[in-house]
Amino acid sequence: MHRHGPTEDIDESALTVTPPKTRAAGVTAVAVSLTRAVREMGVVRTARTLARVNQVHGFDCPGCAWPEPTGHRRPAEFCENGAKAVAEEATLRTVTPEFFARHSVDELSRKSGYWLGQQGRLTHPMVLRPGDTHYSPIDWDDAYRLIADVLRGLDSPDRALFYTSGRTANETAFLYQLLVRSYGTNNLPDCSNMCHESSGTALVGSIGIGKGSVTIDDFDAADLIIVAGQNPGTNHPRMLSALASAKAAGAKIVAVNPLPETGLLGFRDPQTVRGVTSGVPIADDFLQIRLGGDMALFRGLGRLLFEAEDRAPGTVVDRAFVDEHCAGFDEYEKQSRAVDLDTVVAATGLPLADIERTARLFAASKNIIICWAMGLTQQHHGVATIEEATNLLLLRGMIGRPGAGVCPVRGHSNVQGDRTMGIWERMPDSFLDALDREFGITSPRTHGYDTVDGIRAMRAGKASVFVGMGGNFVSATPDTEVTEAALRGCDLTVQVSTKLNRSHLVHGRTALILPTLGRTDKDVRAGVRQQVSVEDSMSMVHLSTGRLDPVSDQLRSEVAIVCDLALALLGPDHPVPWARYRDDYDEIRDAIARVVPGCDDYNRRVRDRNGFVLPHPPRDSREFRTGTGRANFGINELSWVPVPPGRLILQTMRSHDQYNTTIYGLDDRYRGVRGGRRVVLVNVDDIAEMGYAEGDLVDLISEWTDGVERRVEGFRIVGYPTPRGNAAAYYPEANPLVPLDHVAARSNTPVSKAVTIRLEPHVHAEARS
Ligand SMILES: Nc1nc2c(c(=O)[nH]1)N[C@H]1C(S)=C(S)[C@@H](COP(=O)(O)OP(=O)(O)OC[C@H]3O[C@@H](n4cnc5c(=O)[nH]c(N)nc54)[C@H](O)[C@@H]3O)O[C@H]1N2
Ligand SMILES: Nc1nc2c(c(=O)[nH]1)N[C@H]1C(S)=C(S)[C@@H](COP(=O)(O)OP(=O)(O)OC[C@H]3O[C@@H](n4cnc5c(=O)[nH]c(N)nc54)[C@H](O)[C@@H]3O)O[C@H]1N2
Ligand SMILES: [Mo]
Repeated sequence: MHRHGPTEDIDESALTVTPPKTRAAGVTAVAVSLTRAVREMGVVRTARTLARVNQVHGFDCPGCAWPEPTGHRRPAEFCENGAKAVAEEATLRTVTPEFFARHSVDELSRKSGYWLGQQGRLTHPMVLRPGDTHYSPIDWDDAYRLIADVLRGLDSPDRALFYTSGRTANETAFLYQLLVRSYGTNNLPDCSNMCHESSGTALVGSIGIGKGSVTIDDFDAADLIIVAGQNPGTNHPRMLSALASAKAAGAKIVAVNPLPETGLLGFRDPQTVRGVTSGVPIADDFLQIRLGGDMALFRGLGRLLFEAEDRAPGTVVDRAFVDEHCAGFDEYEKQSRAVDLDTVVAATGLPLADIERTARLFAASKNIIICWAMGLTQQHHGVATIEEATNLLLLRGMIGRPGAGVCPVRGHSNVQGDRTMGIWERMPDSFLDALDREFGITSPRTHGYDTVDGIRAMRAGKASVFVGMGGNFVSATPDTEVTEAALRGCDLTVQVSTKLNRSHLVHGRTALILPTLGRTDKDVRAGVRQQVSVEDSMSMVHLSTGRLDPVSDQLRSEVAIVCDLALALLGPDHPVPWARYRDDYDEIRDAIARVVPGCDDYNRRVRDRNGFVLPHPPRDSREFRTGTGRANFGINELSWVPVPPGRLILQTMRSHDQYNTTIYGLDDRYRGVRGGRRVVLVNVDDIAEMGYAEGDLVDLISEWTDGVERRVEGFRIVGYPTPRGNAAAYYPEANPLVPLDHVAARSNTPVSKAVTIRLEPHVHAEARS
């Protein structure tokens, strides 16, 4: 079987296609979530679990990072996809040592990610030694010793990589980076490198902090909310409630997206009687932009805003704010006025009237929020695009006042908290100094590898040990063939995981699977129930308490795994009190309070009813801790993504039935695709022009400056309302097409939303050979 072809366990010929839905959520969503939950967990466990999602004394939904409302919480503060995330974790099915004895690694590596995830929760630590065909059980202590021996044997700690996915709670994240830095490296790549790194990079330069400047309450005070490059109906469904509420309070909502995403164009709130029956269209306006056209849109809006200011001086530009707080305005004005509107129209594919209408709205609105996600960050010019969006807000004085600001909508439920706790290959010296002072260690000061550089280092033989704290590195990263070869070249790969995934099957000479507790699981240490804490997309920090009995007594918490590994690696005399931390998470929080800025009195404040919000100087006091001490207008050369003749620009995105590399099912209900995932969505006029018909099977071949042809096989063409020249396919199936070196300038984020491809008719493997 071809490695990038269909897998044997999914019959893609059963695929059906219907027109995209016009309304999201509603009763179907409730029914889907309950059926799915009961199937995985049974009735009692379902009732117990779903009642606790995102409640004050419950656990934080492992789905997305959208905040919980601070005041009244509704009885069901979760969504269909949150319920799926919970069911996936709280399932009663198990992957036991007997399972691994039955299935060889080779056999498992031919299964789809969907099949692997369906097998259930991992129950025992497992090892694969050189030459083994099957994983076999290993004692926890032997596993820690094995890892410690390999790490101690490296000629430099920089030969090891320590990856983090964004579900890891604050306590684990803090200890994990402490372990890694005590060992002697800053090699802490994380999923954020592939996600909102462009947002962080842009915002640090523009406003001095890489986090969003709004809270959930700001939504109700906004009168314009722009949602660009984001599909909240699927990926942040609870955000739809916030948008609906903002709309009810008078806000206008503008969606900027190549696809008419169902959640933005219509939403039925399943929690209100009216929502179940009627449903509101969320977006007042929809700008169907070409992939990669957003920077041009924002630049064009800039020009039109200056022209509006000319017509009515003093009404558009917030002079007082600009003079008092900003730097670089004159250059920004010059650059904006110089942009050619024909270029903007060509780059965005939008009629000029659309852009002018949006500019009028932007000029007339008192409070504006711009929200975005992967459609903006995973572009070559992602950082510049976000700076350009921020410029518009600065021009209008929209940072640091109620109802307005920047809102990068985070993905993983604790990806923002992990960064706050020090998971970053380039933490500032101030953080490292505080760490050293607290613990009497010497953290290395040289920056480490991020995700893309980590893969390059493994490929070049400069790194030979990979440790994954959660996640599914091999399926989440670009250039699958390159990444798989890089991991196979390692001496040791270790995965701390809840569920079986492909990263267990594409492994180093020795491989370990360490099964861990999830968010929903009860975590008892030294007879006391432990709690962890997380930070949402709007800097709110709160506790999360799991309540379900773990499926196996062999599961260890992530905290315990980090501490026991640290004891094995660093010895009992190490200055960090690892054994105490392992058994009392309050002690970890006390250390966090002393090291991490804004976390004073952490143990007490995190126990407040709604937790507490971390400081955000621009939001709190219009203070901008940048190099200039002011908010900077970003100055960049205009960039967009032209479509070469006969080619398409492909975005790789999520279906409604997946959580990143975890596939819940084979339906993308809102987009009308059911029973399969190997599809490429193409404009019907492009299909005709290229001489294909809907339903044809094709291979997708990506073209990149390195001349390598990357191919995935057997994708079905689906006619879809995407702009001409643009196409879409699902991640991770399309990841082999994303070149490792095609990254965003300055953030090094893989360009997953603009891959140049051509189509070729699919020839069956038998016919080819
Ligand atoms: N159920 C569920 N929830 C999730 C996840 C999940 O997989 N499943 N993943 C979580 C994670 S880690 C993340 S980061 C978020 C991801 O949340 P999203 O960013 O919403 O995820 P994507 O599916 O990548 O969708 C990208 C959206 O941007 C649009 N887009 C693509 N390119 C462009 C462009 O150039 N310009 C514009 N304007 N739009 C563009 C696409 O059409 C699509 O609507 O969701 C989080 N929540
Ligand atoms: N082509 C393309 N590639 C992309 C993207 C894209 O849009 N297009 N998006 C990127 C983005 S935004 C992100 S965030 C990354 C995601 O990259 P990752 O975070 O690495 O991937 P996930 O699929 O979220 O990881 C799922 C695995 O995490 C483990 N897991 C789940 N819960 C827990 C837990 O509580 N503890 C532990 N230890 N393990 C757990 C399970 O074993 C599960 O198999 O992918 C990126 N890759
Ligand atoms: Mo993400």
